Amino acid sequence: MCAELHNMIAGKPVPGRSTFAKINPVDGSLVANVHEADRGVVDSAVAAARSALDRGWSSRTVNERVGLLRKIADGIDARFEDFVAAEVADTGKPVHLVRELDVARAAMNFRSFADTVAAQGLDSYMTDLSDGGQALNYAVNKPLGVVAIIVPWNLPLLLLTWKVAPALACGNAVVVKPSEETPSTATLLSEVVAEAGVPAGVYNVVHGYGPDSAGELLTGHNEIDGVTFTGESRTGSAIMKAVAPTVKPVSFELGGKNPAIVFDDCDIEKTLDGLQRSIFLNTGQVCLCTERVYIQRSLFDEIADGLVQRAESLRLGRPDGVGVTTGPLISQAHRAKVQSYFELALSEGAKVLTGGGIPDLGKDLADGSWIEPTVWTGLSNTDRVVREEIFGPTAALIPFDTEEEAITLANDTDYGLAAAVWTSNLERGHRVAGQMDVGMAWVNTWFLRDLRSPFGGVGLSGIGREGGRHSLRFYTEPTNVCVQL
Ligand code: NAD
Ligand code: 6OD
Repeated sequence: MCAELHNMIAGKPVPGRSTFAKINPVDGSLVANVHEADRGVVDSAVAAARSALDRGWSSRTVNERVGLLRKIADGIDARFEDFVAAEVADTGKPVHLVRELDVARAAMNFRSFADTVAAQGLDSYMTDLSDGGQALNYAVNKPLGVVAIIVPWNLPLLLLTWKVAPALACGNAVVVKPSEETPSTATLLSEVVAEAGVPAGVYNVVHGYGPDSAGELLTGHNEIDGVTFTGESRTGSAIMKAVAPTVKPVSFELGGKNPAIVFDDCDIEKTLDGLQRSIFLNTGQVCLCTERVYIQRSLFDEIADGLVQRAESLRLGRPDGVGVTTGPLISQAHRAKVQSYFELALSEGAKVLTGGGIPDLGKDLADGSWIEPTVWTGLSNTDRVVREEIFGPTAALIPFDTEEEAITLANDTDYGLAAAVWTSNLERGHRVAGQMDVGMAWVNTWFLRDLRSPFGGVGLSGIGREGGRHSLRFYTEPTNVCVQL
């Protein structure tokens, strides 16, 4: 019998008027029937969050909140395998990836933001006055209030906890809406949050879609004080419109069309290993994934051959399969989108070096959302395939001659999330990385994270930065107090 996933309000399961099916992308089987939140359910969730604030959650001491965050992290560790199973069922990712990346990072997110908020000081200035006297200015940090957290399906628990942890650390109450494709771990987290001793109503979950459903009901809600969103740039734009009438603060982590630049002085094996990871990790469904690879001409053929070998060495299969590196795309709908880029690439003159189709993995997996890792040459920056985010295991390889040309090509995009530079010349690495018009630039690595560093994007890739004290800034409203001494 498949699971029944309810909305979770003040720690209690709340049914919706209708349910929708969550399908396993590995084989098309049913994972869960999910209760969709209607307006009444969203209203109840927001009211529960408001009531938790009114009952004193936001005036708990920092030490108390830090203690609770650490207990949540311990609770995730204690139920580690439950989280792994839930995330694997929703996404079809390899089990080892979910263990090493998604669930491990969820616990780490709570610990890291506990440390950050514990170390937070006050912004203060001693002001000299014209009469020789002084005034003390200091800013008191207050929580935003009720925060809506809306997240996508690609790293469901990681991205959810990346926002829930700092929001709670700062004394907010939250209503979260996980993606309709990945409802399970957000629901499970409500049990851990309650077991940790967090008061009822501080963490609430509503399920459903975006437009005409829970997402839109939440962002348009008058009693929400801020919205933090990770997802597609187009959705960010719709949310901006929804919050405009009430001028709510937003933090947006959006899409990317991320470049890698490979210089001819790079360590070839390390670079190929890095590119394999940055193009194909999580079947290319990481916002930071490389989709454009600019390669210095003298090395072009060697890197292209190496990447084809690495793409073909990936092992697609069931999440618990021995040696499996790569899962399916999240859904049939997303696969149809990626396939449409396969067709577009051909019409734009691409040469397919490998992939470009749907793999035959046998009858058992025939109803899954499988796709072949794909590498193209023959495209240029004017092609749509090189300009639009695909969010699948694909890369377009494009040659360049000079450093200046590589920088121009990499920056020629409406997005600005991440970039990677591969070179043995560290002076050049610093120089080129610093000129990338992105939120995060890596040199000789990719997706190496320090959770205190600023994370976010420019252009279509987002608004604001999260991470460490940057997150605390979003989740608090400072009140400046000025005292004449
Ligand atoms: P999406 O924008 O379709 O959906 C994200 C979430 O928003 C889901 O919960 C969805 O139900 C909800 N939503 C959709 N329309 C809405 C609306 N009108 N109002 C309110 N909520 C709405 O994105 P996705 O397909 O789930 O995720 C993939 C995208 O996310 C890619 O573009 C990827 O680059 C991006 N992403 C960005 C980051 C980052 O940190 N910058 C991280 C992960 C994913
Ligand atoms: O590592 C993170 O903190 C983070 N927000 C990663 C986002 C990955 C995008 O898919």
